[in-house]
Amino acid sequence: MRTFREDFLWGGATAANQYEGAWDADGKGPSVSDMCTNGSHTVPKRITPEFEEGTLYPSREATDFYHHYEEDIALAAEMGFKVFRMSINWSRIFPTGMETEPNEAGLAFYDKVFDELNKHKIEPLVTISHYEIPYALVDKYNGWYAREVIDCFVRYCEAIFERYQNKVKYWLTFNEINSGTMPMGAVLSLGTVKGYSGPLNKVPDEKQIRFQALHHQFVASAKVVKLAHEKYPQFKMGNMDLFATSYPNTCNPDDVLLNQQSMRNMNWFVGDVQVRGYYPSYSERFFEENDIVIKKEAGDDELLKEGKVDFYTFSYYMSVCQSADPEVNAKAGGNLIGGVSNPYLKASDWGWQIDPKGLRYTLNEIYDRYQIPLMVVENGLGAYDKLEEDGSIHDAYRIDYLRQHIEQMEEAVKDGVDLMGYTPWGWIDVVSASTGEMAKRYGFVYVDKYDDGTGDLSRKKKDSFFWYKKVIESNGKDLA
Ligand code: BGP
Repeated sequence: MRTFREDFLWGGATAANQYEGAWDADGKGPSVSDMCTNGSHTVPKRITPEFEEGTLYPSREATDFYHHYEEDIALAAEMGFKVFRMSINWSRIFPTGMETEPNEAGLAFYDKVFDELNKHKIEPLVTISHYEIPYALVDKYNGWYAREVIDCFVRYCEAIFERYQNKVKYWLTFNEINSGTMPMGAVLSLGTVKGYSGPLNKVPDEKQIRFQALHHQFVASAKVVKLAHEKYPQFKMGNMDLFATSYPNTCNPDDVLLNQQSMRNMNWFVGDVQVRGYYPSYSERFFEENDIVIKKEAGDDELLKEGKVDFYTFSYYMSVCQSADPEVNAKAGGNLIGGVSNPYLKASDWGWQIDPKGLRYTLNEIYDRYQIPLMVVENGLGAYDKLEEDGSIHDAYRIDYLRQHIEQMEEAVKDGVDLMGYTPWGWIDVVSASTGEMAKRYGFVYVDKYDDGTGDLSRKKKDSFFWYKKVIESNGKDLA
């Protein structure tokens, strides 16, 4: 029976905006994330076009990878990482996104990071854009709504591809590109919030703007995938989707149909464009019914066909149910992605429903549809950790969560899925994307940093650190 490949890429995932800090060091410009305040499970984060004195902007320091990269990479190496998912901060390379020449100090920083990874024989997996659009592009162009941003992005990619061509093989164009199909994606993913000041969940929703901006991201992604294939044949180019699996709440055909629609709009739509190379037929009706008219330029459709990704990656944290019954929906509690909760599942402290078998189901569904290699590039449990007096952190709940998901990944491999690797989210504690908190921790490594901005940034190994090391050593066999 099949099991994890010999060269399975075990590792962990991070993103510059939540990890790197040093938000204005060595010529870096502010990104959209640097303009976001902290929040909590109950209080939404805000974006402010001007910095407010006395307000905490957690991405500014984050957990300071910028000054800890050697120590952190050594910790990753100690666990036996084969791959290290990270992102490049666009505004470190092009501070406003509009310069014609890249910032040498920014480029030099990632040289050091990649060299350090290479020293430990760890393969970088680089997300090119992970919620880090330079804020100047938001201010000038309303983010991805403007077609001009495509050229800015291509210039950025040309610079990093050329510079790191011998250091990086695996690239992902946009993190969770389907965020743009949801109102919440307007801020971090699309940057279509020119002049907006206020909570992230109250941004006025304009579908026309969101889907036009998303089209520009599709074109930008296809352009750089095509460029990579032509000029750097050693590169492997991937997409990245936020896969929010949903089930019909009941076997009522109304629920089943609604769920089909929701799976298409939420999960399949972006993958269909980036893997198959064209807008799926069902999108026409959706656009029509929602008064969305996508402005395409001549050549866009050809580009989408020419810029298909080589492998499919996604984040997976939870599942939800879809109900067509307004009464059921009225009673439903909050969740990041809406939907109704599943009585067979338990939820995390942040209300995300834990569904390991859903991961097996999802891997099978994606592989059946696309038949290209897959990688789970985010998964994990955001939880409150307790730092004991002796410096230990006993996170058995996190080990349980990950163990169950790895078991189900192996089942999917047995089912025939071609799975390349696994990088659980926030392998070292980072700032939460949805709430800006530090209290929502995912890591195998604890970082001494707190919601009020205090902490000495020291690193401590949690119990899960030693557990994951064994998992990697045994290529996923020893999950005890
Ligand atoms: C994904 C993002 C990550 C990450 C993760 C966990 O949506 O790609 O950036 O943070 O979710 O989410 P959170 O930090 O909100 O718990």
